[in-house]
Amino acid sequence: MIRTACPHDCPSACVLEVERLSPARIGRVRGSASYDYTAGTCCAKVARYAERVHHPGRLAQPLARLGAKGEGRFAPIAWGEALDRIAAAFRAAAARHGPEAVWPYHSGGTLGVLSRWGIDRLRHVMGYSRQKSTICVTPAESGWKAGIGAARGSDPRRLAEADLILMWGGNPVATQVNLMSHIQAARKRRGAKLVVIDAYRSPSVEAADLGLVLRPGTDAALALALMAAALEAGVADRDFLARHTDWSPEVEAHLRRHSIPWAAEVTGLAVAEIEALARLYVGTPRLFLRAGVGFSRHRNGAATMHAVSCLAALTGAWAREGGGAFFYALEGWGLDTRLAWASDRIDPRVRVLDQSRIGAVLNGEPAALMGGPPVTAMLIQNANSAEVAPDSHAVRRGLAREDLFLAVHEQFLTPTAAFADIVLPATTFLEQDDIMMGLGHTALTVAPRVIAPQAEARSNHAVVQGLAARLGAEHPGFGMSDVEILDATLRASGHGGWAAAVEAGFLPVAVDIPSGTDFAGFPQPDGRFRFQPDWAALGPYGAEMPRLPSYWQKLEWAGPETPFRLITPPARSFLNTSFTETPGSRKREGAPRLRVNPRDAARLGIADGGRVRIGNARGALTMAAMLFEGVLEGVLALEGIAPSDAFPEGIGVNSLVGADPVAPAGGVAFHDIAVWLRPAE
Ligand SMILES: Nc1nc2c(c(=O)[nH]1)N[C@H]1C(S)=C(S)[C@@H](COP(=O)(O)OP(=O)(O)OC[C@H]3O[C@@H](n4cnc5c(=O)[nH]c(N)nc54)[C@H](O)[C@@H]3O)O[C@H]1N2
Ligand SMILES: Nc1nc2c(c(=O)[nH]1)N[C@H]1C(S)=C(S)[C@@H](COP(=O)(O)OP(=O)(O)OC[C@H]3O[C@@H](n4cnc5c(=O)[nH]c(N)nc54)[C@H](O)[C@@H]3O)O[C@H]1N2
Ligand code: SF4
Ligand SMILES: [Mo]
Repeated sequence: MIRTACPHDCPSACVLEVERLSPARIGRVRGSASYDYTAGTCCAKVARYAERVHHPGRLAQPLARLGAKGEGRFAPIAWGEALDRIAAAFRAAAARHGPEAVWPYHSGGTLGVLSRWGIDRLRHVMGYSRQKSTICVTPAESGWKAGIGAARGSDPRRLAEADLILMWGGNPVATQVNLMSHIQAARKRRGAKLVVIDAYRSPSVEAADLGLVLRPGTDAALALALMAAALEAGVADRDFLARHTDWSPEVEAHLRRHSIPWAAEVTGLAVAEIEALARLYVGTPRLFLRAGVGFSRHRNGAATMHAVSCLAALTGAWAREGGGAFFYALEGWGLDTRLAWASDRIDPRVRVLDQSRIGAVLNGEPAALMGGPPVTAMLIQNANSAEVAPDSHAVRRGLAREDLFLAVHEQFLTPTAAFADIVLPATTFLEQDDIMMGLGHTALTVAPRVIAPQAEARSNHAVVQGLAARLGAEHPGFGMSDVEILDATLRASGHGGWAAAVEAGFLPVAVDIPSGTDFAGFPQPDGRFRFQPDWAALGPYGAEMPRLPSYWQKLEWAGPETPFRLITPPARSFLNTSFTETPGSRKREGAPRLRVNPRDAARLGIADGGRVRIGNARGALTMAAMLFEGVLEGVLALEGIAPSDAFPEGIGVNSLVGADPVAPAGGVAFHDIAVWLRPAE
């Protein structure tokens, strides 16, 4: 068994043990017991990783396009020629419109410090367009920072000493199995209660002591009613509020105005359900709030995250044993990224394009281009934008542009790679060296390579190096091996070197916000939690946001044309679009099924298993219906991200999602979709 770490876009960043059957072949994969957060558990899809790394569909050699863009017809070419062509296209684009016409693009296919962000070296050294990475956590992060001040929280292992674990808008049974094992331990040891709040009856709702299913995007109303109940019951921690927050009589009067019947009306929950949760909240000082990100993927998502984060401040949970709050540890890693990302070469004058608005960017919308030149050349790594980005029809129109040169570096011939002029075969984490930031805990996990690269696959670092050499880009990292960069990065960050890190398997380096008796204030300039955030300071779209914690009615409203609200939560056996290619995951997920409340189905003459169509002004999709009591009337849920070839339209659910940025700082409202629903003819 060789110890390494999982690079997938999952906050667990598990320490893994991988069985090596030969220098090029793996067997079993399991979670390592050597790190107490992973605690010997990993998810089933990664336990089956042999089927992904040795998949017959893995890209084996570089390809050049033969057919039309998107058609997927290619001929093999040599690596040298592939890199020459990309470099020539980048030079031509820069010569015609300036370097900002080139847009290197990355997403979370790997979270490796070098694999994910190493492409930034090429970007910054060459002056290519920069990227604002908004597709995942930006609304949640903005809402969290609004009150708390930094994208950090209590060490999630503290919930072992909590009496109430409030899992808000996250589905750890499917998305973070390790967190579930910590929660289960607290339930067993202390009799802690688990509450899960979701917009459909998710596996985590099933697993909870109290599971609440509400209307999508209405969580703030529930949080406000809970706070009013706490004020009414006299359990607000006055001393904590005075010392550590910006509490004011105005805030108090505002919060007190929100009643449980009003919240029931807004959320679709029964009054008795809210009362049951209010009893737990009011009666349990040791509250650990574990916010997911799902409930923030709405147009009001940042405001909702802020309202929910107020719950832990109001009762002083932060200062109690086992109490506190956490969503992701995005900050506090203390990594010196000058070498790995060329962060020392960032030119603030170069435009920053919004990753989530790739459709608008490629279709030449002036605002999305920030008044600059068109994007005419791209290298995409770790991203499947044709499937994952909002408004897929627009994204595909953009990717299909004849005057766009597109190179995609991938493990599989994804729908995005099918649009490429040049496709490059990528190694998986098992074939390369890296380190991961454990965003759901507090350690860097260390991922040395386990086997040799499969076929002609090369790492992201190797591609960046190959292009840098051809483009004449100069930076110390371009001449170094991946291990040399990682070693130097760890040393410069004061975390020892690569060899010691591999030996340890993980490095507990992230800075949490000390809670319990160690609580010493919030990471705000004045140390105080803000019930009254300065939204305008948090992003360009902040000015319109409510000043006080509010149920902000900024949603894609269901109207007469589109009376249903659709959410698109993650499926357990897929990870975004990764694993949609493996037979084990495909078999477990089956064909996409739209969860429909049986009363809506009866009204519309929809049978269980019957074909239905959903749509809005952006597109329409056909699939099977599944009658499901676990969504409220008027709400639909489609787990995903199901691959586009699973729909007769040849495009997936993001063709229905809007690409307008979420306030205050951008991001995507993936669960905020108004649609019509009909039986399919
Ligand atoms: N409808 C809907 N859409 C969503 C979401 C949702 O909940 N609902 N979730 C959103 C979220 S949270 C996210 S983060 C995005 C994720 O969007 P993406 O990051 O684009 O999706 P992934 O499937 O995680 O990974 C993309 C690709 O990276 C490739 N890859 C993996 N490792 C490497 C590597 O080392 N090198 C290279 N070159 N390629 C690699 C994989 O093969 C995969 O095809 O999707 C978003 N889209
Ligand atoms: N198996 C699996 N694991 C994954 C992923 C995956 O696709 N599959 N994706 C990975 C990635 S990139 C990320 S960012 C994380 C995300 O992990 P989570 O924090 O779990 O966030 P989401 O997946 O966006 O959504 C979680 C839940 O939010 C619910 N939700 C949607 N709208 C609302 C709402 O208005 N209110 C409430 N209360 N709930 C709502 C959804 O139904 C869903 O069950 O998971 C990672 N892990
Ligand atoms: S996908 Fe998440 S839970 Fe699964 S092995 Fe990777 S880090 Fe662990
Ligand atoms: Mo994500």
